[in-house]
Amino acid sequence: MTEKLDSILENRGPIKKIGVLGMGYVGIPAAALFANSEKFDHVLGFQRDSKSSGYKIKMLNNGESPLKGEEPGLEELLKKVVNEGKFECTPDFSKISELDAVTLAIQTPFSDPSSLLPDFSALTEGIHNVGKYLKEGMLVVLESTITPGTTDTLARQILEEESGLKAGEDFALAHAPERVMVGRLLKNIQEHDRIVGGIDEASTKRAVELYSPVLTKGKIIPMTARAAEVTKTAENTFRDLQIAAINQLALYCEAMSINVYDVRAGIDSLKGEGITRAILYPGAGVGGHCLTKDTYHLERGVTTSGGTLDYPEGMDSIFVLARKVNDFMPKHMFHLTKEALRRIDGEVKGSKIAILGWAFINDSDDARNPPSEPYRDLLINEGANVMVHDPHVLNYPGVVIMKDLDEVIKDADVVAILTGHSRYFDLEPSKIKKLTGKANTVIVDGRNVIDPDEYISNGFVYKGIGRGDKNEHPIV
Ligand code: SAJ
Repeated sequence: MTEKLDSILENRGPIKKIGVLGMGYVGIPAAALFANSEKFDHVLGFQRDSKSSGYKIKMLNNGESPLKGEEPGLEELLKKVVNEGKFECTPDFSKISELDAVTLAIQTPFSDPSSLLPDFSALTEGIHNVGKYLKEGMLVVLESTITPGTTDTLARQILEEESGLKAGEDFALAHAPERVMVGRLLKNIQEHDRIVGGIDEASTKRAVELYSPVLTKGKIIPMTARAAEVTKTAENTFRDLQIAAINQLALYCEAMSINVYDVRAGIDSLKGEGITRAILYPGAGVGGHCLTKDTYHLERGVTTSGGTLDYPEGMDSIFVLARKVNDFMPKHMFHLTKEALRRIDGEVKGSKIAILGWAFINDSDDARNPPSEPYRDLLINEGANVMVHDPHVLNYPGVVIMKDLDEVIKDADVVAILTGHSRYFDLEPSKIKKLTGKANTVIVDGRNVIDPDEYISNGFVYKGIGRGDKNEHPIV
């Protein structure tokens, strides 16, 4: 039936007016870049005038970015397109009916990490809003990370029910997953290749027309909507799998009393046509809002696809196993802590433990799903007194995040490094020893930040992820 859609799109002519739902770290740069292209006449950013985020409307219409953190070029670009009258933010969703194309960049977080079920409520509300005002010949694109199958089932059903129109006949429908990293939003959108997947040929073609003008170095990679959904979830699943592989190797190296970094360097030296190894870094765990959930999107996608999966009977998916290995790492940090204290006849109960690093990633204030949280929970359940330092994270529910590192380390029995913030690479063993006032302080390095020998020679009891060569060192 794409001939019908082809002719409807032909009659409508090229895309000129665009709408973006979701003025967040994906939608705002996307809207600004669409507005900055001379291919398009006008862009509307749609933002609910809610208590929590209605303030963004005024800010954006003043050319100001409501996003936290540095985003090179974004404020200047927003001011430019607002002053040229090419972009405006509005809570009036009825204006969708005036547009040629609408994208939805709405978060799909977990309702709660244990359920591993995504909360699609905000996204489906957005899709209902689009459906209500959908007109023949429009293009609808989902940019959020979604379970494979969502575009051509859930989204399609809502849009058709609300509008009475048929996807693939009366309007075009596609998925073009975002691949942006905070701190480089504009650069990522322009320079990363863009996966564009329509529910049919005509939809894919129309979505390619929408995204091509904003790409500088990036190329368009067209495919079906479901292949696009699988690409997005699988690219993060593969990263999580690679991290789990080096985490498991680190545990093996500890058991075999060797240094995982020697092994890593050895493996990584094998380079050349198609024989290179993608070997990443072991650590105290995997946090964030991408790798911790996208595997489960992919798993749900295959189980709900209705297709027949041929896979070893009763065997866990290696992707889910990878998740479990990565989620074990904070517990391994706890085991290392316990073992180190035991070496000096100490125990977790009653000990003062300084956690250095709450953010899930180095030199960032992003504390979504931080590996430090399960580690802290285990310590507290065991009766430890825990203090947390982070130079960037300002606050976190139920946790006091200290800014004074000396105060956190003072009198500590254990210093544990959970995040590889640059700040921690300047730690001095002699200064820490003075602050703790102990002959033998335990130090547990979860991010390969310190030099073990410098601390061991200063009387520290050292444990490091993957450092089987040092973890049973003689205590000075
Ligand atoms: N981590 C390791 N070892 C590694 C790499 C990461 O333990 O070798 C841990 C980090 O400490 C962190 C977690 O994994 O806790 C995630 O780190 P990340 O570098 O993957 O950062 P994310 O979660 O922000 O991933 C994002 C993703 N980008 C998008 O979804 C658009 C991912 O696809 C990118 O590959 C990644 O950024 C990136 O490369 O920066």
